[in-house]
Amino acid sequence: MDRTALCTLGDIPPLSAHRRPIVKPLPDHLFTPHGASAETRWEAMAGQGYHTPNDRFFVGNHTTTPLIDAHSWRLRLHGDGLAGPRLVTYTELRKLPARTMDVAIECAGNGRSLFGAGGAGGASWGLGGIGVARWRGVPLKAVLALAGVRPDAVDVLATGLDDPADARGRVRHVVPLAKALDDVLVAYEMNGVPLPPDHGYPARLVVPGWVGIASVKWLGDVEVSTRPLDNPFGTGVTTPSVKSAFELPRPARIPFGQRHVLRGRSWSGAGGIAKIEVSTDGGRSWRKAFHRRGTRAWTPWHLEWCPREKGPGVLLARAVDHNGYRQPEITAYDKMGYLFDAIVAHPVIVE
Ligand SMILES: Nc1nc2c(c(=O)[nH]1)N[C@H]1C(S)=C(S)[C@@H](COP(=O)(O)O)O[C@H]1N2
Ligand SMILES: [Mo]
Repeated sequence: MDRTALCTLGDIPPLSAHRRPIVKPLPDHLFTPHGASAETRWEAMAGQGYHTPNDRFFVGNHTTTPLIDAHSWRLRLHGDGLAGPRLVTYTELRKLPARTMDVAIECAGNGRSLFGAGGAGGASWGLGGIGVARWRGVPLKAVLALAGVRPDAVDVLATGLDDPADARGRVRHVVPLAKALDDVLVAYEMNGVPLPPDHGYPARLVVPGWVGIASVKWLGDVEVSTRPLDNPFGTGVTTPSVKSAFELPRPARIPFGQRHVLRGRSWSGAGGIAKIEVSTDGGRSWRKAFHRRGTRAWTPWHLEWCPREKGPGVLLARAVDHNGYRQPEITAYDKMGYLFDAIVAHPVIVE
């Protein structure tokens, strides 16, 4: 008997092929699934604090969440922009001086499904491809210092340990050295607990003010180069646009003739929010919403409303950020469905 015929090696699909792409539960009341990714339902943010709890934080995956053992994990630092290569263990990383930062992570395609003409490209996100967490970790600057950054270095390429996404290979992203040394974090905690598997355990980059793809999860390898590096997963855009969302289901059902507090959040990659206005009459009149000043990642707001007309209608919210970017009536068509920023009509039924 030919034993090799019974036992051909190499036919076994990788373990990840048998698993769901996302490890955490995705109950219908918290998430809308999009293939390997899942978006947060905005009504799931109602009653929550400043941060998006980990159980409802959106997941942007190209393939499948890998399960990584932190104790055999190594972060490999290399490239001609460093004095020499270096491996960093999880224990070493956790011993370096840590920083905590509130940062939004938002997919460049957030809002893609809301383009009038319909943007092409990846997942058809509503507005739930964003979350804000309190990230704790070590500044990338301090991690790279372990290997010594050369003065002529220019680019930093971070690569994830998840399966290759497609012909481009593993998910990876380039940031210029100046950004890498400024405010980029190698995060190991999310909202006070070790990163959940879906969000990059044991370590991920957090790149403030850049689109989500720059925040490489399951970080395995960082190359520092003295020459500009290719960025095959780059979106061509870096700064997320200004947006607003109501913490309400679509459609929202609101009781007639009673005082109601409308709540939502506005955000912009380019800076803090200066002003939010809400219209409950289809855009004829606008009122200023109340919000705290000086919030960094996103700005929660609220406004009272006493609906005096029964039936279907729309709620509108529009924000202006500190750089003067304001949400337009319609977003210019984008072939890839990036940087949606228009005012969104939120359907409501007064009953
Ligand atoms: N290694 C790796 N990092 C990744 C991705 C990925 O698929 N693999 N997805 C990116 C994208 S497209 C986004 S929007 C964010 C989402 O981060 P989150 O899943 O923690 O919300 O992670 C980015 N980092
Ligand atoms: Mo993304």
